[in-house]
Parts: sequence; structure tokens; C-alpha cells
Amino acid sequence: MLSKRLVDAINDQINYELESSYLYLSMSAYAEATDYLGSAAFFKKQAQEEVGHAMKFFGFLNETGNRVLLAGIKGPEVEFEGFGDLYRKALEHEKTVTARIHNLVDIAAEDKSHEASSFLRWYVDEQVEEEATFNMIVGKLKFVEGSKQGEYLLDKEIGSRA
Ligand code: OFO
Repeated sequence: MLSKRLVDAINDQINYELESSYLYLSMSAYAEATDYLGSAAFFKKQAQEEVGHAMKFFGFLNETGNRVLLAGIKGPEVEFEGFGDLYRKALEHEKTVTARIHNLVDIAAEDKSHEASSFLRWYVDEQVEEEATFNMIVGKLKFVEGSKQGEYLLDKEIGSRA
């Protein structure tokens, strides 16, 4: 049994996951336009993963007999300040996602929704991975920023993950 406030919060999270997808797609477009082709491929894949996150929530609400209510998606940032800015902003974004997931976990626990508590565990683990990926890339920026050759090599390495 899901409480109304939990259903509302999950609907809001569906919207936020799609907003995340839109942000990463915008980052992919910026990377493509500035010739960071590895990052363009990487963020395109991230965008697809975020749609997957939204769809898992979508399925969960439907399976538990609750109503999915979609809302407008906020337009993403479209201009960035170079290669490093993309990853710093993505890391900050993922930290916000993690806080939102933890809030859902807290609501599920308070409202004794065992099915939601179990379902949300996947997202808790996923956020550990997502933050680790962006932390690793942001950590490497200090070795390459200011060097076009360094950025080129890191971009290429990131592209190989896509
Ligand atoms: Fe990047 O984890 Fe969903 O939003």
C-alpha cells in the first residue's frame, strides 16, 4: 500500500528523471557541437539511462495500482563553460538525485510501505554508481584542464565507456 504523499513524490520523481534525461541530452548536444565526441556519446547514453529510471518508476506505480500523472518537463540548460563544466554540473545534478531518492526512502519507511522500500533499494545502489562515475571523471579534470591534448585524451577515454 502506497500513501498518497509517496505516490505524489514518485510522480514528481518520474518528472525529475525525465528532466535529468533532457539535461544530459542537452549536454550531449553541447559536447557534439564543441567536438568532444566521446562526451557526446557518453551523455547520450546517460540520457537514455535516465529515461530507463523514469520508466521503472512508471511501471512500479502501475503495478501497484496507482495512477501515473505526467507533467511538463523543465527546459534544460543549453550553454556550458567547456568540457570540465559539463562533468561538474552532472556531478552536482546526481547529488541532487541522490538526495531525492533518499527522501523517497524516508517517506516509504515512515509510511511503512514495504513494497516501496524494497523497490527503492535499486535506486539507492544506482546512485552510488552514478556518483562514483562522475566523481572519478571530475577527479581526473585537474590533470587535464588547460591542456587541449589532455582533454582530448580524457574525452576519448570517457567515450569508450559509452
Ligand atoms: Fe542519474 O540517476 Fe536517475 O536521475
